[in-house]
Amino acid sequence: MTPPGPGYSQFSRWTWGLMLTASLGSCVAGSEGPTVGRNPTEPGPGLEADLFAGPIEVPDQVRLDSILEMTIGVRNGGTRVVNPGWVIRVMLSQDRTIDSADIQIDHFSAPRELLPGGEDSYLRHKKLRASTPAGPYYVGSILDVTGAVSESSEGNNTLQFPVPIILTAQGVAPPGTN
Ligand SMILES: [Ca+2]
Ligand SMILES: [Ca+2]
Repeated sequence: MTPPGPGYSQFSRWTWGLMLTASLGSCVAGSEGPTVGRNPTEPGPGLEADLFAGPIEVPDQVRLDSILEMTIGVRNGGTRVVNPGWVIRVMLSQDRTIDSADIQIDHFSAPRELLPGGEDSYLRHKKLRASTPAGPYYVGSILDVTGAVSESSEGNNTLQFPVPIILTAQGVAPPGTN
Protein backbone atom coordinates (compact mmCIF):
# COMPACT_ATOMS: atom_id res chain seq x y z
CA MET A 1 0.00 0.00 0.00
CA THR A 2 1.58 3.30 -1.10
CA PRO A 3 0.41 6.71 0.09
CA PRO A 4 -1.75 8.60 -2.41
CA GLY A 5 0.12 11.05 -4.58
CA PRO A 6 -0.54 14.79 -4.85
CA GLY A 7 -3.98 15.91 -5.95
CA TYR A 8 -6.04 13.36 -4.00
CA SER A 9 -9.39 14.47 -2.68
CA GLN A 10 -10.34 15.02 0.94
CA PHE A 11 -12.33 11.79 0.76
CA SER A 12 -9.46 9.63 -0.40
CA ARG A 13 -7.18 11.07 2.28
CA TRP A 14 -9.77 10.06 4.88
CA THR A 15 -10.06 6.56 3.37
CA TRP A 16 -6.30 6.13 3.37
CA GLY A 17 -6.06 7.11 7.04
CA LEU A 18 -8.78 4.68 8.00
CA MET A 19 -7.15 1.79 6.13
CA LEU A 20 -3.79 2.54 7.73
CA THR A 21 -5.33 2.59 11.21
CA ALA A 22 -7.13 -0.68 10.57
CA SER A 23 -3.99 -2.48 9.38
CA LEU A 24 -1.89 -1.18 12.28
CA GLY A 25 -4.63 -2.24 14.68
CA SER A 26 -4.72 -5.80 13.36
CA CYS A 27 -0.93 -5.95 13.51
CA VAL A 28 -0.83 -5.08 17.20
CA ALA A 29 -3.62 -7.53 18.03
CA GLY A 30 -1.77 -10.30 16.19
CA SER A 31 1.53 -9.76 17.95
CA GLU A 32 -0.03 -9.75 21.41
CA GLY A 33 -2.20 -12.74 20.65
CA PRO A 34 -5.74 -13.15 21.83
CA THR A 35 -6.08 -14.47 25.37
CA VAL A 36 -9.78 -15.22 25.06
CA GLY A 37 -10.83 -18.04 22.79
CA ARG A 38 -7.38 -19.66 22.68
CA ASN A 39 -7.48 -23.20 21.34
CA PRO A 40 -7.23 -25.34 24.51
CA THR A 41 -4.76 -27.71 22.83
CA GLU A 42 -2.40 -24.81 22.07
CA PRO A 43 0.35 -24.63 24.69
CA GLY A 44 0.68 -21.42 26.62
CA PRO A 45 3.51 -18.95 26.10
CA GLY A 46 6.92 -19.79 27.58
CA LEU A 47 6.49 -23.54 27.39
CA GLU A 48 9.23 -25.44 25.58
CA ALA A 49 10.00 -29.05 24.85
CA ASP A 50 13.40 -30.59 25.49
CA LEU A 51 14.06 -33.97 23.95
CA PHE A 52 17.05 -35.85 25.19
CA ALA A 53 18.44 -39.24 24.34
CA GLY A 54 17.58 -41.95 26.86
CA PRO A 55 19.23 -45.33 27.39
CA ILE A 56 19.53 -47.88 24.58
CA GLU A 57 19.33 -51.63 25.13
CA VAL A 58 20.99 -54.05 22.73
CA PRO A 59 22.40 -57.58 23.16
CA ASP A 60 26.09 -57.87 24.10
CA GLN A 61 26.78 -59.36 20.70
CA VAL A 62 24.95 -60.10 17.48
CA ARG A 63 25.80 -61.89 14.27
CA LEU A 64 25.95 -59.70 11.21
CA ASP A 65 23.37 -61.79 9.34
CA SER A 66 20.81 -61.87 12.14
CA ILE A 67 18.20 -59.36 13.26
CA LEU A 68 19.36 -56.82 15.84
CA GLU A 69 16.69 -56.08 18.45
CA MET A 70 17.04 -52.65 20.05
CA THR A 71 15.14 -50.60 22.61
CA ILE A 72 15.68 -46.87 22.03
CA GLY A 73 14.86 -44.65 25.01
CA VAL A 74 13.83 -40.99 24.72
CA ARG A 75 12.81 -38.35 27.24
CA ASN A 76 11.15 -34.96 27.26
CA GLY A 77 12.63 -32.80 30.00
CA GLY A 78 10.69 -29.76 28.86
CA THR A 79 7.34 -28.24 29.75
CA ARG A 80 5.56 -28.73 26.45
CA VAL A 81 4.15 -31.83 24.75
CA VAL A 82 6.19 -33.20 21.82
CA ASN A 83 3.96 -34.44 19.03
CA PRO A 84 4.88 -37.63 17.15
CA GLY A 85 6.68 -37.57 13.80
CA TRP A 86 10.12 -36.21 14.69
CA VAL A 87 12.99 -38.31 13.41
CA ILE A 88 15.48 -40.46 15.34
CA ARG A 89 18.72 -41.88 13.90
CA VAL A 90 20.46 -44.86 15.46
CA MET A 91 24.19 -45.01 14.84
CA LEU A 92 26.93 -47.60 15.08
CA SER A 93 30.22 -46.05 16.14
CA GLN A 94 33.72 -47.45 16.57
CA ASP A 95 34.36 -44.97 19.38
CA ARG A 96 32.29 -43.55 22.22
CA THR A 97 31.42 -40.38 20.36
CA ILE A 98 28.23 -40.53 18.32
CA ASP A 99 28.14 -38.19 15.34
CA SER A 100 26.79 -38.02 11.82
CA ALA A 101 29.97 -39.66 10.45
CA ASP A 102 29.05 -42.95 12.13
CA ILE A 103 27.24 -45.84 10.42
CA GLN A 104 23.48 -45.30 10.43
CA ILE A 105 21.63 -48.52 11.26
CA ASP A 106 18.13 -47.18 11.82
CA HIS A 107 16.07 -44.09 11.01
CA PHE A 108 12.44 -43.72 12.07
CA SER A 109 9.74 -41.31 13.22
CA ALA A 110 8.63 -41.17 16.84
CA PRO A 111 5.28 -42.97 16.83
CA ARG A 112 3.71 -41.43 19.94
CA GLU A 113 3.43 -38.08 21.66
CA LEU A 114 5.80 -37.44 24.55
CA LEU A 115 4.36 -35.58 27.53
CA PRO A 116 6.33 -32.99 29.54
CA GLY A 117 8.65 -34.88 31.91
CA GLY A 118 7.74 -38.12 30.15
CA GLU A 119 9.85 -40.91 28.74
CA ASP A 120 9.23 -43.59 26.17
CA SER A 121 11.12 -46.38 24.46
CA TYR A 122 10.78 -47.76 20.98
CA LEU A 123 11.36 -51.41 20.16
CA ARG A 124 13.16 -51.78 16.83
CA HIS A 125 14.31 -54.75 14.76
CA LYS A 126 16.93 -54.14 12.11
CA LYS A 127 18.99 -56.34 9.87
CA LEU A 128 22.54 -55.04 9.67
CA ARG A 129 24.20 -54.54 6.32
CA ALA A 130 26.32 -57.60 5.51
CA SER A 131 29.20 -55.33 4.46
CA THR A 132 29.55 -53.94 8.00
CA PRO A 133 32.94 -55.02 9.35
CA ALA A 134 32.75 -57.33 12.37
CA GLY A 135 34.17 -56.06 15.63
CA PRO A 136 33.39 -54.02 18.73
CA TYR A 137 31.11 -50.98 18.39
CA TYR A 138 28.93 -48.59 20.34
CA VAL A 139 25.26 -47.97 19.58
CA GLY A 140 23.93 -44.45 20.09
CA SER A 141 21.10 -42.18 19.01
CA ILE A 142 20.63 -38.70 17.61
CA LEU A 143 17.19 -37.16 18.20
CA ASP A 144 15.20 -34.76 16.04
CA VAL A 145 17.69 -34.82 13.19
CA THR A 146 15.36 -32.80 10.93
CA GLY A 147 14.89 -30.06 13.54
CA ALA A 148 11.11 -30.52 13.66
CA VAL A 149 10.87 -29.87 17.41
CA SER A 150 11.73 -26.50 18.89
CA GLU A 151 13.52 -27.13 22.18
CA SER A 152 14.98 -25.24 25.14
CA SER A 153 18.21 -27.20 24.49
CA GLU A 154 19.27 -28.60 21.13
CA GLY A 155 22.70 -29.58 22.51
CA ASN A 156 21.62 -32.71 24.39
CA ASN A 157 20.03 -34.66 21.56
CA THR A 158 22.92 -37.09 21.07
CA LEU A 159 23.30 -39.99 23.48
CA GLN A 160 26.33 -39.29 25.68
CA PHE A 161 26.83 -42.85 26.89
CA PRO A 162 26.35 -45.17 23.93
CA VAL A 163 26.20 -48.89 24.69
CA PRO A 164 28.84 -51.42 23.59
CA ILE A 165 28.01 -54.25 21.21
CA ILE A 166 30.14 -56.82 19.39
CA LEU A 167 29.26 -57.68 15.81
CA THR A 168 30.36 -61.19 14.93
CA ALA A 169 31.00 -62.45 11.41
CA GLN A 170 28.13 -64.13 9.61
CA GLY A 171 28.18 -67.82 8.82
CA VAL A 172 30.28 -68.67 11.87
CA ALA A 173 28.20 -71.22 13.77
CA PRO A 174 28.27 -70.76 17.55
CA PRO A 175 29.77 -73.75 19.42
CA GLY A 176 27.45 -76.70 19.87
CA THR A 177 25.01 -75.99 17.04
CA ASN A 178 26.44 -78.36 14.43
CA1 LIG B 1 17.03 -31.40 23.52
CA1 LIG C 1 15.09 -29.90 18.05
